[in-house]
Amino acid sequence: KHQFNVFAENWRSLKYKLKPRDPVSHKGNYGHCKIIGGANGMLGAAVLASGAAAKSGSGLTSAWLQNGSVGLVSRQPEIMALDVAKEDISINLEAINSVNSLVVGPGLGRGDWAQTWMQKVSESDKLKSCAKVYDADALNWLAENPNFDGRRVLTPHPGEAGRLLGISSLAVNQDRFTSSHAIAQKYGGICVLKGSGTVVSDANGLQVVCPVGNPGMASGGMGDILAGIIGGLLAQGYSLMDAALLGVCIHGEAADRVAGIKNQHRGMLASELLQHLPDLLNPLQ
Ligand code: NPW
Ligand code: AMP
Ligand code: MG
Repeated sequence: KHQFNVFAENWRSLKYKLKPRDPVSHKGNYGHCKIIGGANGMLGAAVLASGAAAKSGSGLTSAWLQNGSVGLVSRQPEIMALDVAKEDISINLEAINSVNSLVVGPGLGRGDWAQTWMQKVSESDKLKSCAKVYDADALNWLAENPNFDGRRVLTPHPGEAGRLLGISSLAVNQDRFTSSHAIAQKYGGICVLKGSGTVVSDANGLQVVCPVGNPGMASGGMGDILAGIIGGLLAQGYSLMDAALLGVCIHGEAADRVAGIKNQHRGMLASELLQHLPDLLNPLQ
């Protein structure tokens, strides 16, 4: 039985979940978020996702890319970035020992490099208990290689959701509640079905609609920012559902702040959301 819990104006009550930081804490207390993506030609997606994870309070943020680590670090020096060749994927995954959340997919592509990452990540024992965000091309791989894992947040747009369910994006949008719930049931974890009125669902039928956000977000890179925010919150120990809900709402409200009172939707850039994250993530201070 579905429990429809539709947030309207009061979604801001979610923010009580954001805990103030302990004055004597250090970076090790806020987790390590790892991004896997940024294939040749789509480095920007990994830059946006890793920047958003770091800006969301992850203690450490790192990225594994195909070739663009120098470019990423010159834009965002806080990120530990490494180029990983296809033959070195296993070695790097086996050596992993301190990662609290994994964001896989932004700009990952669909070539051999991406396929190898996805296969190795899904087989890795070390990553079994790690909280994961599957976005973009990780979802495209999952649609073709279905598996069930309760420790992840899936963030499909309607096109990706259609691939996950074997239906058109039009059919997904005709019943967004059913589509979002069906993805959580089929693949496990939490489904964040994006688009105007993002629907967050778990497999048990809890569903929440996020009312914030605007059509300025219909531009490249917006989803990559959302994946990074959720990954950054997961690294800090927030539950899958809390990270998904907080992430979606903070992402939407950041876009509303960029649009401002004049509703300047046209010309909005995904990277402009980042400047508003500190204010939205620290409501008590
Ligand atoms: P249609 O036309 O409706 O059937 P893809 P992508 C649909 C990276 N990026 N409502 C729509 O299908 C990503 O991270 C890199 C309804 C559309 O044609 C990925 O790795 C960037 N339908 C990779 O690019 C910035 C919707 O899906 C199709 C919908 C490919 O990701 C850009 C497109 O989806 C990008 O993030 C909606 N709200 N939204 C960079 N700077 O490096 C989408 N659709 O084919 O999965 O392509 O989302 O661009
Ligand atoms: P992606 O397609 O992966 O780049 O993700 C786009 C992001 O922007 C998602 O978080 C969507 O929910 C959001 N978005 C896109 N278009 C709109 C819209 N018209 N209204 C509200 N949010 C939107
Ligand atoms: Mg996307």
